[in-house]
Amino acid sequence: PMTHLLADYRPYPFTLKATALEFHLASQSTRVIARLSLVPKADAGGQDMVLDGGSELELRALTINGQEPDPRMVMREGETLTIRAAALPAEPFVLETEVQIDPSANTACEGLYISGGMFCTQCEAEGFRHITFYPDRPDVMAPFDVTIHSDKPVLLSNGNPVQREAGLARWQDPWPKPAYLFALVAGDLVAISDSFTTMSGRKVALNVWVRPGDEDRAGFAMESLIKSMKWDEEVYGREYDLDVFNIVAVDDFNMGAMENKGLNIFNSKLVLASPETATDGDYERIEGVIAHEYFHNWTGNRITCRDWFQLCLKEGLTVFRDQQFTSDMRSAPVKRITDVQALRARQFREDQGPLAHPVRPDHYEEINNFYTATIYEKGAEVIGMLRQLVGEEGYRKALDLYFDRHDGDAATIEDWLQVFEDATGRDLTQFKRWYTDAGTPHVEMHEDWNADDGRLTLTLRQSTPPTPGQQDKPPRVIPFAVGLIGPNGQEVAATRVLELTEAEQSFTFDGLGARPVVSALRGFSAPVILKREIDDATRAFLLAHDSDPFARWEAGRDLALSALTALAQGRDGGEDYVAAIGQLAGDDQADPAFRALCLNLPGEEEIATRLTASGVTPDPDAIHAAREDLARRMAEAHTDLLAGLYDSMVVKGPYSPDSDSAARRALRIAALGLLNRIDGGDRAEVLFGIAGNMTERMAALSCLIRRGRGQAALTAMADQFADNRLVMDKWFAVQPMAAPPAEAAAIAARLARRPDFDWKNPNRFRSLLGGLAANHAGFHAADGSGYDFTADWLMKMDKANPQISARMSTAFETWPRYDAGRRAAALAALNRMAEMEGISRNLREMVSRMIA
Ligand code: B3K
Ligand code: ZN
Repeated sequence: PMTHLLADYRPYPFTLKATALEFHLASQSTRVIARLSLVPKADAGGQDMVLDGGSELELRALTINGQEPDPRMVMREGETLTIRAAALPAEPFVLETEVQIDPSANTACEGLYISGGMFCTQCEAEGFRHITFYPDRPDVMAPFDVTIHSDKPVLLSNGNPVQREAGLARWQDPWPKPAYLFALVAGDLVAISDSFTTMSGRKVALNVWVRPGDEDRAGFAMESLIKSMKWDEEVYGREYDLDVFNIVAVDDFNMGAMENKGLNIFNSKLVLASPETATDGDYERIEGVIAHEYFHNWTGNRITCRDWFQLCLKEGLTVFRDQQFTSDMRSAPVKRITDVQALRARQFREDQGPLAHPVRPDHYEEINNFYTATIYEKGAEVIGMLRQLVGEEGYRKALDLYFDRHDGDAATIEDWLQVFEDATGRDLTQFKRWYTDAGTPHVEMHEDWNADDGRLTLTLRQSTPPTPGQQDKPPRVIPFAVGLIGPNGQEVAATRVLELTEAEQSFTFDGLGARPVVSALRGFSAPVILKREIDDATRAFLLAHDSDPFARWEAGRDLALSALTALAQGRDGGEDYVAAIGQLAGDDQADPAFRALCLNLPGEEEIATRLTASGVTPDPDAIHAAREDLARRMAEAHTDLLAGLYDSMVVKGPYSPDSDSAARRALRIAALGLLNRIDGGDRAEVLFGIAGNMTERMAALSCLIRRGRGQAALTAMADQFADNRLVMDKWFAVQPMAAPPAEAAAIAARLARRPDFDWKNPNRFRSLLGGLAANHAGFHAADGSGYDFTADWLMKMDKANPQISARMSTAFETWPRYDAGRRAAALAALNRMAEMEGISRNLREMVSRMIA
């Protein structure tokens, strides 16, 4: 296996002045003519020219300044084409190639492929090399001129349209860009259109392109785009820079969406929404991802990455920006809490297992395996910490300098940190460890109360467990936000951000009349695991009184986890939690979304993680039973209160996805989920029949399945929505997810035999396999059925689409924490994959890291 190293970076020895592409589209034999205007770099004289290009490219012609070179000067080897220096002019020259490719045979959804009869592309990270021979690396940038020959009615590429006639369209993108931002779409599409006038008066035509018939589900995406454009001007001073902005929805897509310059391509599930087909969660995700891709226009496109090791430069920053956007559009506390939940569920899990890697990795085999929660979400947390350390104004100054200094560049993390140092005068040498060191730091907090002096001393110790390839972890800079609350519930010390820089440090608070309760790690000021001596009564106190919404939620969460981990080990627990939660649920002053978050018990995966952290081997069946038990006790203790919430949180009038309405529905559904444990599913059955929106319908369906009463509802839904892929994806996912653990794998297997299990469609595959993986006790069934089913399908998928098989293999990443029987079964499944003949580079890297 070929490992790429950060330390090996060398600039490309040629400057690419311009790229002209000519496409003659045909489903089985597309011809691509590429004209590259190149200039040898003065300091790199005499080097061969190496171009990337997949082995499937059929090279039909190659000329240099119009002349065919001596064939002995041109060599193909693996995924490259090399032209010997001897055949290259010392002056600027034009290299022209013609290749033939077969988009209809491309099932990997990378390069040029066909989805639902439409041609489309996905080039990040290294898809362009499957379209033509090219220096396919992000630091080689050029303006593009693209001509498309095709009889499809709609022909799109990056930049501005400059020519349109029968069977031909030409697009020019004046902004130099790397190949990974190239895109082309040709198909039978319709647009919903609008326009946006930028702050300097440029009128931009906006289009959301969908398949005919889907127009009425594209409006929310358009609204979200307009809000994003406005927000980026107001908050970051960033203006759009072309005459048109196109979004296209495609059904077969490996991830959520792609920020190609001026032509964003989206997974249709992140564009199409109507009340009958999309949930509140879907609407929120659409808004967030539309914003994310739009924000990339500056953070990613105008300023791109020097190499793929710098991926977090664009992804961490763009996630941070989309999180800020969502906080501004919706409830900021709720956004923060749900982001932390997601971070813990995905990134902490990654950081604690065999796949742990730094926010800026220093080696990889397959870059597509590094589009991870660590690069994205931890990358965003690191920026959030920077912002706390330099303050809002310092952050703004640094960002202005970043855009100013690096516009048009392919930049690095060093460049990024340098602008903060230059703008604020702060030394970030130690802070940089957040980028280079993997692993989640543990912070232990110890309190010393001196009653005579009215002084509280906090001692904080940090340490980070080893991760693969990194044994020693020196201390990092950790912004640790604390506040103090007096015995009467009033805050006695407002939030103060302590800066930890050493392995152990103490901080004092003076002038206190009585011993306060410490509200620690407010706002989740750093992505760390906090360990403190605290009892359930103090947690209940914080849940009742903390003025910081995150810390308040966290207190309830800890209370729940303390109960659940006790129950899962056969001890008693939950008394305090059940009582406290009743108070909170009944507090009509509190935001319904916040109350819903507190009523939702931690998932089984999270309970397993907490047990592992305290040195206990998690037993998935015991965890499942513990969670069911606590939920039932909550319902029994608060039946009237929950029934009251269920009835009163109905949202009247036509459906609207706004955050207030969504919050009421969330609380209503949380109440339903608990009541479902004691009403036999009666409420869910009524709701499924009458609900006018998908949010409540899906909630009701999942409740019915959990009570073993799902059949009629499942049949009704499949009849009604047989033609709607996105709804059917939910239908495929909910069944293994809500199934009794012992039956989950068998149910998934039965669903996989249906003719509409179109497994090559990434969404459908992810729904079924992801649904099973989300059923913790089902996936980790002691008989190994979950592992075997998953491994069988990953092996099958690997032949068609290695990005998907590799991505979904992360279902196994926690295997080392379970008991010997489960470990043996999981390892057998992993070994079976590792030994598969013809395994992809993608899956091989993942599996070997997990086995190592
Ligand atoms: N930049 C793309 C992700 C590309 C993934 C390639 N395997 C979407 C995004 O992060 O916005
Ligand atoms: Zn992104």
